[in-house]
Amino acid sequence: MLPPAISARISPDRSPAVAARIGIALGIAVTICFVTGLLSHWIQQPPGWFRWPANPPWLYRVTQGGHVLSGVMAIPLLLIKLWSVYPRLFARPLLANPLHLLERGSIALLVGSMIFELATGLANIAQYYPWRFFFPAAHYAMAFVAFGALAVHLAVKLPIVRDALSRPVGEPAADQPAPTGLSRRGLLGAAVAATTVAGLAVAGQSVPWLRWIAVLAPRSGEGPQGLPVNRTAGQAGVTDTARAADYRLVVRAGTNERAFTRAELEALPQTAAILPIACVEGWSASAHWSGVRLRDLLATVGATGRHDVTVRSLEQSGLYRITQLPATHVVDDQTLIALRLNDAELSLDHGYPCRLIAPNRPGVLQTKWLSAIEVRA
Ligand SMILES: Nc1nc2c(c(=O)[nH]1)N[C@H]1C(S)=C(S)[C@@H](COP(=O)(O)O)O[C@H]1N2
Ligand SMILES: [Mo]
Repeated sequence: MLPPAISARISPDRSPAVAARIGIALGIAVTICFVTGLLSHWIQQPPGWFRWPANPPWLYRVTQGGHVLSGVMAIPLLLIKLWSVYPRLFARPLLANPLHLLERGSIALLVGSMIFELATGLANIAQYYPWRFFFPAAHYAMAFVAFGALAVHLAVKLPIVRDALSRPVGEPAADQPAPTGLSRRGLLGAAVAATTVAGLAVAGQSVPWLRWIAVLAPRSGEGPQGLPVNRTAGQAGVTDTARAADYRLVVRAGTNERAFTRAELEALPQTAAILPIACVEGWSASAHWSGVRLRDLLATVGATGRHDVTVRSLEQSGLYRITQLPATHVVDDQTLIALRLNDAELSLDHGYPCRLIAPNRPGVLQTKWLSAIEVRA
C-alpha cells in the first residue's frame, strides 16, 4: 500500500501501462547502446579472441553512430520512465522481505548506473570531462552494472509487463481508477516526440543531410579541407616537428629499416580511397584520401603483412600517439599512409606530413603525424 499523501499524487498516467511501454523502448535503446559500446571497447582494446574485420569500411561508423544516438535517445525515455514510477518507490513497507530488498537494491543500482552512463556519455561527446577518473574505463565497467541490473529488473517485473501489455494503453488495470487529466496516449506521444527531438539533435553529426539540425553535436561543423578536426597540431605540440626539414617516416621490420622523406613517399605509387573518419564520440565524416598503400610501404622493408603493426606519432605525449594495427587491416587494399585529403595536400591539423587511414576503424586509432611504422614479429 502507498501512504495516502503519495497515492493522492499518483496520476493515472503513472500507470503500469505507460511504464511498461516506455520501459520497452528504453530497454531497446539501452541494449543497442550496450552492444555497440562493447564492440567499440573491444576494437580499441581487443581481447585475444576478438577479431574486427576491415570490411565493410563503414561498419564502425554505423555502430558508433548508433551507440551515441541510442544513448542520447535513452535520456528522455529514462526521465519519463522515472517520472512514471517514482511515487511507487515510496510504497510502504519500504523493505518487506529479502526478495523485496533485492528488488529495491537492483532498482537503486539500475537508476544510479543508468544516470552515470548517460551523463558521462553525454559529457564525453561534448568533450567535457569534469571528473578525475578515466572515462573509457569507468564508462565500460559501469555498463556491466547497468545492464546486469536491467536484466534483474526485467525478470522481476515480467509478470507486470505482460499484464500491462495485454491491455490497450487507455484501459485501466483492475486495481486502477479510470484515467483523468493528461491522457496516457498523450504522455506516450510526448515521449515519442522528446525522444525524436533528442535523436535528431545528434544524428546530424554522422548523417550529412541532417547536419543542419544537429544542435547537440559539437563536431558536426566544418574543419580544414571540409573535415572536422579533433586535436589540432598545435594542441598536440607537433607544429615544428611536422614541418621540420629533417622529417623522416621510419619503416621497420626486424633489422630492415628505411627512412622516407615526404617527397620520397610522394614518389611511391599512390592509391586513393573514400573512407570515413568515425570518432568514438559519434561524429563521422567521409573523405577522399590518397597516399601510399601500407602493404606496399611495408614491402620496401621486406615485410609480408601477416603481422600486426605498431604506428607511432610525432606527438610526445597524449593517449593516441601509438596505436596497434591488426594484420586484417595491414593487408587491406584501402589501408593508406595518407598524403592527400580531398584533392589537396594533407593539412597540418589533419596529420601532415602523413597519417594512417584504414577502413572500419575508430577515428581515435587513425593516427596523425606519423613518425614510425614497425612490424611486430
Ligand atoms: N597522433 C594523434 N592522432 C590522432 C589523434 C590524436 O590525438 N593524436 N586523435 C584521433 C581522433 S580521436 C580522431 S577522431 C581523428 C580525427 O581526425 P581528424 O582530426 O583529421 O578529423 O584523429 C585521430 N588521430
Ligand atoms: Mo576521436
